[in-house]
Amino acid sequence: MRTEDLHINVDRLMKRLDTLAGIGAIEGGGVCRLALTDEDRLGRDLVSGWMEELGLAVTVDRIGNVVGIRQGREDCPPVLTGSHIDSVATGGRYDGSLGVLAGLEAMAVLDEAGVTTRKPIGVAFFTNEEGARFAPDMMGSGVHQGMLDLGEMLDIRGIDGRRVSDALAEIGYAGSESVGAFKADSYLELHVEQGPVLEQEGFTIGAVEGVQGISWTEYRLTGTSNHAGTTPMHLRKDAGYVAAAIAVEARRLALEMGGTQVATVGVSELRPNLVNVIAAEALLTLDLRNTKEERLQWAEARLNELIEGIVSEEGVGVQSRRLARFEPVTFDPDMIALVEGTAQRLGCRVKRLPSGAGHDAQMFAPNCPTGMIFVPSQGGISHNVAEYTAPEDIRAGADVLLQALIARAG
Ligand code: HGY
Ligand code: MN
Ligand code: MN
Repeated sequence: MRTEDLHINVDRLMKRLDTLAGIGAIEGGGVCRLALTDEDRLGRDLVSGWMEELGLAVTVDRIGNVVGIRQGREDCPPVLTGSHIDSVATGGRYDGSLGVLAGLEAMAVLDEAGVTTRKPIGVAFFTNEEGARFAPDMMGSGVHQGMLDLGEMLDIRGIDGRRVSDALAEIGYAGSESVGAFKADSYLELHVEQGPVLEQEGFTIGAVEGVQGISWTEYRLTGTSNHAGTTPMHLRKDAGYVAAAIAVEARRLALEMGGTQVATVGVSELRPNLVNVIAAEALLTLDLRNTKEERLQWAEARLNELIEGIVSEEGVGVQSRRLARFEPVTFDPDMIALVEGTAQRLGCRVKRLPSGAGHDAQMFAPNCPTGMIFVPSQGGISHNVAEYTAPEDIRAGADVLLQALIARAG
């Protein structure tokens, strides 16, 4: 059979997705596999086992990235695919997992067809793509590609106070493979869109043009705890009010700016968090994103001004800490065209679009030709247990990945 006529085995892929989704399974069909937890370890063990079964040469690097390489006829930098298997606490079963398991599926099809590509093909899962427990996100792939410093990342403490290095050792994935200099021929990642565009416009495949810029900041506000009933309004130093005001201003700014600007207050915790006590402290996070770097910088500066005003008016103290900051990236035109052309050849309706979510691919983009394939998310829902992509779209996306990898690896 000609390699152009090879197709993935969607039942085998769906079965693997189900098996992996059984690890850290939560109510509603989703998963909770926060980075470097026991659930993450179990997921890693399962997928590494599948890599071994496929006869891949498996390595674990010093921040726990796991890469399985299928030999090619030539000994040269591999065509790499993959994604992540860690999730947010209320994650869906496709976010990240689909890209890793579709990569494995492509390897299995090549084995069954007895095909040896000219270049090696690798499939990887990267540590802590989500950044929900340990910020920043794309931590493992950032270190893997020399965008983030290993020492700094190992020292980071998560939302539960644990250090990355300790949690990594505890799950047994502090590998020995060096980091920062892995040279890939190219990188291609399949991922669910996590947005509404493909479904709303009736497309099956997204040829992703790039990833928008990301800015995460943590604010610790300190006011004065006081009696909710006896304290006149003009005497308050209410950290709870300031946290709420920041959320309101952030949303107002994003709406005023329009375009691709988004703003999210995802964490907002008050202390002592009691009905009749004016909050002494507030902890909140602000997630700002834009496809244009200069617009993202403008949003950051404008919000800082607004926050300074609110804080000084209320007489509350503020400490801010940057959790993540990545500039927008654009993918390689040839890789975008490869995804688009492959999808068209397979008879899929395909659209070019930017990615609203961060992905491991953005860490490869400056170093090698990089591209992404999107498949639709039902209702545009993600980071939610209801995340769903239909099997026929999964098949289409995985077939595009298989064929694009074959084209790239020769
Ligand atoms: O936050 C993100 O965009 C990604 O899911 N880590
Ligand atoms: Mn993801
Ligand atoms: Mn995600």
